[in-house]
Amino acid sequence: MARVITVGAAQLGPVEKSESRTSVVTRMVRLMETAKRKRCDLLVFPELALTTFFPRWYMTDQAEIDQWFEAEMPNCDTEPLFDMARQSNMAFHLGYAELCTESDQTHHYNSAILVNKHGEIAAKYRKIHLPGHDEFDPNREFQHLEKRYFEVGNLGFPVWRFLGGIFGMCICNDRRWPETYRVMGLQGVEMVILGYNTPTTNSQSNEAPHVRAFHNLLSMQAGAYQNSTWVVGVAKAGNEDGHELMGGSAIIAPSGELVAQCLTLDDELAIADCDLDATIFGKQTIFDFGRHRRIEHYGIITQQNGVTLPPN
Ligand code: CDV
Repeated sequence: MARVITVGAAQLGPVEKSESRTSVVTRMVRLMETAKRKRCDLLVFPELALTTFFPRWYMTDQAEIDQWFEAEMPNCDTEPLFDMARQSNMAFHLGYAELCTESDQTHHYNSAILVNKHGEIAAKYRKIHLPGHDEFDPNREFQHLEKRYFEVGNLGFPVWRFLGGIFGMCICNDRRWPETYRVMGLQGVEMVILGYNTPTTNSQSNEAPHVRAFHNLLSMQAGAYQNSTWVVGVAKAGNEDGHELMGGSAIIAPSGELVAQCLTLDDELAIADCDLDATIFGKQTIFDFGRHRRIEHYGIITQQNGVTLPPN
């Protein structure tokens, strides 16, 4: 019997610096209402969905920085999303900036959660591949200060049993790295979910927007095909405070083919019925890792003169 789940890629248009979380959550609830009418099982929101993409701004005052973070989840601003999940019997994925205390220390992460149909947090991921820089860079047209505001995620790339399948998460820049998908692929992942905030232009080169859009899809489609998994990538898009973010939110099949895509740079839903059993063919044939993957023959030097070398 097929294991079909209906997935909505809930792209968000721009969130200006001045827009309140209440206003953004109202927009998100509206998308959830539409998704409910279309019988979605799972709705995927973007990276740092609740605010503008604040790492483009250089800040030095920690209190000013912390106002972009959520110290609790859910909190009074995001509770309507959790209520909607319960009322609509619909799971969702949310990216947000996480402020937490671990071992008596304050930490800042770029995080994402999976919330189940009962409105309970079932899984959390913290972004590992943080792009950009940590000090003001006068040579860039605009800043990308993720390395300043976030620590590298400390939860690895686990997978979770969720909605009758095997789910994994990553965030934005993670999607460009083959090992992101492969680490989850080796754990049998059937659907990788991610959000992104990707500028339409490169702050360090004149790379054309169409090339950047191509790389977005190239990374996700290759990750899907090479690990025989569904990939759902969702953008925050459009012009945020004068800075253009690409759209193109996509649902990609385990064959690597695009099955649904957003067409605007605004709040928009792209929906697809995703059969998790469609992952089986690739996993049992060309990408059966157990039978065909031969890492011991790849020529990776792990020992020299009897000493184990540290991994790169
Ligand atoms: N938010 C991101 O991680 N953005 C990066 C940009 C900086 C290239 C991305 O990989 O899309």
